[in-house]
Amino acid sequence: MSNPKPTFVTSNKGKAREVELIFRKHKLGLKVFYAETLEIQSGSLLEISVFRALQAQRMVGGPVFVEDSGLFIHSLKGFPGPFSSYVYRTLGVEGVLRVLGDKDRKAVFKSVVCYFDGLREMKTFEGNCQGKIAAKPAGKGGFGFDPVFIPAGQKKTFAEMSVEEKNRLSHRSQSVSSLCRWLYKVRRQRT
Ligand code: ITT
Repeated sequence: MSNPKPTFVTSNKGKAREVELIFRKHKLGLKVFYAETLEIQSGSLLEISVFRALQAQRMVGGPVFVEDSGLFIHSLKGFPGPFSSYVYRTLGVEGVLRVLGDKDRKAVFKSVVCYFDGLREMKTFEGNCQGKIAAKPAGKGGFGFDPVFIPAGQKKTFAEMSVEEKNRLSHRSQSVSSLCRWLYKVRRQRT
């Protein structure tokens, strides 16, 4: 049986670059389709990702997956969390630093991947990266809140790292690597 390449549906080029490298590392094929999908208002990344995977599958057909992520700052009760994309576009990195002020800087990036084969199989995979919010933005790489996020045990922000370095630590590399391991296992069982 042939194994069609899954399509990653996203509007975010930074995410796509990271996901492409993870698939390459696992020696799995991947297609990327750039499109906006509607996001339901929900406090749960899992719910948002399931809704978006169904839309993405109708859009492109075949097996697809989407990834939903957010930055959760503990002292702000998890803000901006599932609304990170909106908050990034409105308040921006500087706005979030102002809201945080001198409160505790512990934070976690969370990622949920939702895969749907278009027939019967839907699977979700999660990843978390603990860390802290930097005092000021540093670095030019990555996207979104990368210039202000320092992963636990590190001195540099994600934006000061190469994509390969970020992929050794990030929330997205955990969720997407779990998807890759699962795809690999399923394919072996079918051959
Ligand atoms: P999609 O089309 O894939 O949804 P998006 O950028 O809208 O792309 P999300 O809805 O999942 O993605 O929003 C996640 C936001 O959280 C993203 O826009 C960033 O602002 C922030 N974020 C998530 N992961 C990040 C990371 O690895 N580095 C920096 N910021 C991140």
